[in-house]
Amino acid sequence: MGVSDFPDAFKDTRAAKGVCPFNDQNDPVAMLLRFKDVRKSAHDYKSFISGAQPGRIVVPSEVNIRDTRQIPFEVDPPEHTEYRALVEDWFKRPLDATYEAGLEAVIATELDRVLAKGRVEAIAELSLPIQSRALTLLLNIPMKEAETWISWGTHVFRSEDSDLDGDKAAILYDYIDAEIDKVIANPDDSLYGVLLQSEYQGRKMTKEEVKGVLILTFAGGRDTIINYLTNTMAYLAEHPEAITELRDNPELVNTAIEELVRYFSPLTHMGRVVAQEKEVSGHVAKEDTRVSLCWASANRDEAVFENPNAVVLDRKMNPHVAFGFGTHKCLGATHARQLMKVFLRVFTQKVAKLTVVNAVENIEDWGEHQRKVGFDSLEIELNPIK
Ligand code: EMZ
Repeated sequence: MGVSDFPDAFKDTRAAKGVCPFNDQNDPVAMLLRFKDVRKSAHDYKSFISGAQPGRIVVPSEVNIRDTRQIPFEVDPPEHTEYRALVEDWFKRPLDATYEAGLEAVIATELDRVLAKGRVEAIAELSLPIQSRALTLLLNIPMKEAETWISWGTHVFRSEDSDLDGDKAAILYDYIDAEIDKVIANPDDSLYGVLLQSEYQGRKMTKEEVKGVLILTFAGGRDTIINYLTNTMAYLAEHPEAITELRDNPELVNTAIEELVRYFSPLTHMGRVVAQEKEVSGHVAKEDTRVSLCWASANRDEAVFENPNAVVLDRKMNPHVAFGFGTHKCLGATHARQLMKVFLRVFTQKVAKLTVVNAVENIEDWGEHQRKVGFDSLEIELNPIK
């Protein structure tokens, strides 16, 4: 198996049962594995709610490490609808030409730096700095702020020793609290400033609500984007013909990013709390238990995707759910897609050859299933186009 192979961990269980239990900190989760069930349940926000105790829909559950409700992620309609409408336009800014040019500058600068070095560890030297510097564009704040976030490492709630690191999480919360106070003292046109001026239900957003949006913005698009970028580099290293094809045929980038994100599914699943008892593929989901919508499994469902385990860069029909589905579909998807597109474009224009020197896989443990989601480290060697 090559370094860029990401096996379908759920294949057999998806076919045999469709649902699989996972015991998460004594608050078990029934993982829904079939595309049809995942989409239907994501759509059914009345039976499967997001607005439970903050942190409970995340797997592993974060109830022990935070109280702040992430917005709009942990709110249900009708409140969700108004919150989402408040932030929707801001999260569409990545479509502006100046924003795209900003992303291009970030990626080109980082690539030039590592191309001069030749051999690097891709996460620390490319994926993390690109993700963090790109985030300054989404927040509309000075780029130097990214240095602080880079120092936090890949995940804001997890560390090397622990899947749930409360001390680490506290660093993010304290940081956001302090930033909010700074912007209250000196209003600006950053995401903080805009949210502090926004009105929800006819009154100003509270500090806690603003914090809820910011925590989501920091946490949701961090390890996911980092994994996507790193995995893409592993793929390009093992498929040099793809580098040439993407360079010669820029249109291919549009389908390629959707296919790569389907194949990698950087977010394995997201939970819901059962508000009304429901049966799904023979599993009776009891009230106040948890289910999860397994995007990674749905994205390999052979009932929907032809040749699901192959990366087909020009795949035509690709209704993947890598960004979720329904009411809560990823708010950051526009930013992520622009980043993914610009990355493929700039990378294939600058890099002639890419080799993996050493790879340490990151395998997630979901009880019965072990899933490769990315890498703990990926050492690569890059050769520039002369
Ligand atoms: C939550 C989640 C959002 C969670 C779209 O996903 O991302 C996870 O990485 C965080 O741990 O708190 O923000």
